[in-house]
Amino acid sequence: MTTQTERSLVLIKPDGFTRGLSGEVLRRIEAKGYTLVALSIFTPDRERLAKHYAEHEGKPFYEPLMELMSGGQVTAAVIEGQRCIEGFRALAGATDPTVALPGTIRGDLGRDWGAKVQANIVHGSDSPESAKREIGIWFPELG
Ligand code: IDP
Ligand code: MG
Repeated sequence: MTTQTERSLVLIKPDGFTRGLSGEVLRRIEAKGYTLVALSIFTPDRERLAKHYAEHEGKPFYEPLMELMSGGQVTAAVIEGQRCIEGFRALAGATDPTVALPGTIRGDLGRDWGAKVQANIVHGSDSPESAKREIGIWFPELG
């Protein structure tokens, strides 16, 4: 059986960027065997973030999430490899960094800081459909 190569959108969020963890996250991605296809560092505006997080609009953590994400620089990356969408989610660990397993990015490097939104260092696309949509938002040139 063979699996097709696929791409995923990874973000090192402002909390991770500020703590100097972009290199550590990218190191883990490359050590796992995935390829970096595109990389960019910038502070995202609310328009881009509203598209990216449309599914969460109206939730109690939506505004704090928008503030966290627009409050500093992110490292945005497109990664590639067979099953890298699922594979990066496994590397990232559970959404809540307190219970994310040791060995994962969020489990090893994240914690609860008492904020209204979980500062959990990374974002990773959760399905092929999300990956396609999100890569279009962050790297339209790869369309
Ligand atoms: P994911 O990043 O693991 O895919 P999502 O459910 O897509 O998690 O949520 C997007 C982001 O919103 C999370 O990474 C986290 O920063 C924040 N978030 C999600 N659920 C909660 C919550 O219940 N409380 C606070 N922040 C949350
Ligand atoms: Mg998500």
